[in-house]
Amino acid sequence: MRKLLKLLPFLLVLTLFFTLTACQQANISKKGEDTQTDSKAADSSETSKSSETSPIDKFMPTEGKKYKINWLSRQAQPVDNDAPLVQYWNEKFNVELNIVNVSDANALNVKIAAGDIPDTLIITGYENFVKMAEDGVIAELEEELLKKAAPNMYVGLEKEVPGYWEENKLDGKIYGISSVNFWNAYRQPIIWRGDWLENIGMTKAPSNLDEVVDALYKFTKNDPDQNGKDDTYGCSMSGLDLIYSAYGYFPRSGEIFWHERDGQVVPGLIQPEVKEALTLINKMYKDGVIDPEFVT
Ligand SMILES: [Ca+2]
Repeated sequence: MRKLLKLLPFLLVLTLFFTLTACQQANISKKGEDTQTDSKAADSSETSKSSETSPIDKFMPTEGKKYKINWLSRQAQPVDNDAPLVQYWNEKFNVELNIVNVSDANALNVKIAAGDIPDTLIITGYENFVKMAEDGVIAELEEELLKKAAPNMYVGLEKEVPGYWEENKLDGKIYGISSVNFWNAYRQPIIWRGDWLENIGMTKAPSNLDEVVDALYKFTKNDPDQNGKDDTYGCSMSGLDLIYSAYGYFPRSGEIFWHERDGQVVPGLIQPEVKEALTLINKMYKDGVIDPEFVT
């Protein structure tokens, strides 16, 4: 089951091409009417001379030129500009990323109000997205440019979420690329710490619920880090997904809410299997296998 959550964060500018577009189009969008005039002019020229330079070519990067991009970080902690991954992307795309770190949405708003607008933005809340578009804070992303500069993304999103681009438009124009949440579209890999498994006497990763529970108990009771202290837990919040999933109800899937069963629409949360999972989780909690701070 797929679902496009329009009220979730809007991602602006996913690629270098988009970034360049945003930078350059910002100037155009501030002119308001001029944008329409340009578009009409572009349309007529394209109709008459298809072999001439495309109107979107002016937004394409110049080969060999290094661009500086003010990139708003979306990480919880500040990102250093000399961080290994930043350097990696700089070299890979021949750019100079200037990572913009802001503490929260208010700090970002202050920055924007002062005219210091990053080239890429992550906007939380659909109403904020609309306001920024109306205020000219964010630039239009021309659809033809998206098709040319990011064809895989353009086609892929439309394929996965039919109507995606039309739903993203404001007054017929695209100003951002909204994030898409896929419900249970991908498997969630389970990663076990190999040295801890060895230390509790397991030679391979657990492959069924009994083995999983056994490992989690031993991670709690058998000093898996071998420091001589009783200072480990089997799992925390995310680890509980293992338990729920073993009973057929992965918490972040559509199954946990409403779904069809025996011809009836039923709420997943109160199905017998979920109660069995909760019974086991309750036992694990009482036995100290689950970190008591798991909620936070
Ligand atoms: Ca220990």
